[in-house]
Amino acid sequence: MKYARTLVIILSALAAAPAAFAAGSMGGMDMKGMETKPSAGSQQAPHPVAATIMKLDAKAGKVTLKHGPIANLGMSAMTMAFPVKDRASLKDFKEGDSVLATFDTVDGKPTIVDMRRP
Ligand SMILES: [Cu+2]
Repeated sequence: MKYARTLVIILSALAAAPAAFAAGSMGGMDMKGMETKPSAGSQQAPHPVAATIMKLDAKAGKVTLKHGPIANLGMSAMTMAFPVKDRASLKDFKEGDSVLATFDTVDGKPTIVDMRRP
C-alpha cells in the first residue's frame, strides 16, 4: 500500500504542472504591422472650399488664394499660389473675388480644378 500512495502523490504533482506552464505562455503576441496607414488613394473626394483671390496671373495660369482647410489634400487654411487646370476660366475672375475652389492633385501638384462664385 505504500507504493500506491506514493504514486498518487506523484500523479497529482504532474497533473498540476501543465496548468502552471500554460498560464502566461500566450503573452508574446502583439499587433505590430496591423496599423492602417492612410494611402494616397484613400483620401476623401474633393469638394469646394471657400477662398479669396489674393493674386491672379492669367498668363501663367496661377492664382494665389487665401483658402480654408482643404480636406482632400490634407491642407490647413493658408495663403498660397496654385496652378489652374482651366486657364481660360480665369477671365471671369479678378483679385479680391470670393470664390469656391475645388482642389485636386494634378501631376503631383495641388491644383485648382474648379473655381466658381459662391
Ligand atoms: Cu495651401
